Amino acid sequence: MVGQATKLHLDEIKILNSEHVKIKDRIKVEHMINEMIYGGRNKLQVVSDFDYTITKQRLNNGEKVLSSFGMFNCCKSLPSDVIKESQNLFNKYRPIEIDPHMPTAEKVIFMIEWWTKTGDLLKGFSLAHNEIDDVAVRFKDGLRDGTHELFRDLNELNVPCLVFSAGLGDSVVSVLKQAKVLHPNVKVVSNFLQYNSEGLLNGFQEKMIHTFNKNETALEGTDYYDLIHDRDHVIIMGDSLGDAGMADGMPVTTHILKIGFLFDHPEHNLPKYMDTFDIVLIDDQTMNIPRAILEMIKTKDYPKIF
Ligand code: MG7
Ligand code: MG
Repeated sequence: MVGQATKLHLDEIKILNSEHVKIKDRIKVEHMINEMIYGGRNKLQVVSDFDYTITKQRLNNGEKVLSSFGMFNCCKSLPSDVIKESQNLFNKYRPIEIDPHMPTAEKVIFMIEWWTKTGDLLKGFSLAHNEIDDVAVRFKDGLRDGTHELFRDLNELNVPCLVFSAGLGDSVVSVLKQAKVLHPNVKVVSNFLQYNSEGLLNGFQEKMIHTFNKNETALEGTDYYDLIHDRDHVIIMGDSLGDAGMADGMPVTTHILKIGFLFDHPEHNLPKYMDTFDIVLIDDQTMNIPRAILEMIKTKDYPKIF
């Protein structure tokens, strides 16, 4: 436990008392932050979603950042019938993915169908990998403000950072690489394209990551799991409700601080986000809050960077 003398009080952490920062259970968050400060960098890991979590939900110039699948769909060698069919699949399955009434167990079947059909579409034609880079480079400046600093600090502190995406890993890696944040402590777990011996696309590599299996159990048996499974202080970042489950599979004693970025219809979505995430940030296109928390863990003191 944290000694009284060193205990931080949530009320005194200015940045966590900003108007757009919503916290349902202040005692729990205060306790977790203190535990994380006490445990220090060696107990910590970060798990982040990619689309609209590392990338911005809103750009200053009003343009929209594409999702990782969206970037791939802009590649010039993609046959037009593939684009068309992929759009049909999106129109069919996306409403199921976000249906507030259907139970998750039922959705899983549809999501496996969606990702499988998309994989099947991406077979038997050639698509040079640098086409993805050419699209992704347009979004390297679309990362949340402070992402470079956050990733730099995590690397310097040797804190493992898992970027978990049910999207297309090739786009994710390309953006992160071109933005110069793909440091050695960063691991991307996602769906990656596979090529056959003739250099033609051959769907996705194993194992499929979809919306509802996006959690640490997907890592069992990998070297990364060995690296992180005893780091039981986890900061999660996501923009979708499902992202809050990314540390499922970690031992029950784990402290998991869930940060949710809410942009769409906050007045309608806030209650659900506050039930699901420990800290909800409304239209915050920066990494200031995760940075401030990391700063406290790093310095064992109030954040001095803001
Ligand atoms: N998503 C999932 N799949 C596809 C696809 O084939 N095309 C497009 N454009 N989007 C897709 O980042 C993960 C999100 O990407 C969407 C198979 C899903 O909505 C998923 O949540
Ligand atoms: Mg997302």
